[in-house]
Amino acid sequence: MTEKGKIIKGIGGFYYVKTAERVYECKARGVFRKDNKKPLVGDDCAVEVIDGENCAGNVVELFERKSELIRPAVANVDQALVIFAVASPQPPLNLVDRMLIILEQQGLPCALCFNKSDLDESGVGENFRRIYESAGYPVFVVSTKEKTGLGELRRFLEGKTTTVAGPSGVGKSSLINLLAGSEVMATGEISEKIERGKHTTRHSELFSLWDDETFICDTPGFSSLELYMCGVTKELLWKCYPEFVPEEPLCRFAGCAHISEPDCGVKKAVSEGRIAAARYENYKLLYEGLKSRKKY
Ligand SMILES: Nc1nc2c(ncn2[C@@H]2O[C@H](COP(=O)(O)OP(=O)(O)OP(=O)(O)O)[C@@H](O)[C@H]2O)c(=O)[nH]1
Ligand SMILES: [Mg+2]
Ligand SMILES: [Zn+2]
Repeated sequence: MTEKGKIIKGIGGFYYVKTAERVYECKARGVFRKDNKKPLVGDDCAVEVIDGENCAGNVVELFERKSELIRPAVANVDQALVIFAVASPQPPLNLVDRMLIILEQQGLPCALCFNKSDLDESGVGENFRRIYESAGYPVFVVSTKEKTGLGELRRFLEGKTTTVAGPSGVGKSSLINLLAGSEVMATGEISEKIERGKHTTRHSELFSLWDDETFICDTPGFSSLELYMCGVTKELLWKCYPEFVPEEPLCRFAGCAHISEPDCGVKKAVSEGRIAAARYENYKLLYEGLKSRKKY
């Protein structure tokens, strides 16, 4: 007997598949393994039931994916919510941009959430909002601790399957617990000395929120992100900046890298304030990094 379901998490070689009635603990046994296809959280699949009483089964077929993300590794999400904290840990904007670039490269709509606004004494959250809204991204400045700023975020999530992405310790699991209304994920203190998360979340897991149409996927925090490993080349880089795209037709040279060429539309937009200087400065750093393929 087989049943249809959705993979909600994968741990230690087991996949947990939610069907209409229950959750099966499964091994991957299907022919898809021959094609080197690995089941992902979010995959729709067929489960062969081995032991109904103990909810044991095998994943025997993976259905076609409507989207596939490498980082974080999830299937069938509609959009991504990139989460950083305004402080503790400080958000390196270069890492924010790298995360956004990778999502653009993978063609996934995304928004940015800056959490821990209760720790924001100098108003940096509003500064981040200005930079990223002008780049075209929805930005939510929230405090999970004080439950503020959540209304707009809820509207963004409603009716969609969203994956979160962000460094360790920024409050991804805390925010999901708050949205879910119960402690569905464990959370962990950040290390005070180095102001870094301790990688509390080790696996991705999909939860339904509020209704049958809204899902959110918690993911492990990342500490590094290499653009070239996700297929971003220096030639493709500017296309992953949505605010550069409308300016590029004004560049004099075809194939303009927007670095040292004269009559560059992108550089003109930076000087006129339509493109945030912080975004352009990071673009130059990332471009040089890709050019020499050194660590940046
Ligand atoms: N001050 C403050 N602390 C928060 C807020 N949200 C979360 N935290 C704290 O931040 C720490 C890390 O939270 P987690 O939810 O475990 O972070 P995470 O992003 O899931 O981290 P990983 O699972 O390691 O990737 C915990 O001590 C939380 O209590 C907030 O809005 N304000
Ligand atoms: Mg977590
Ligand atoms: Zn140019």
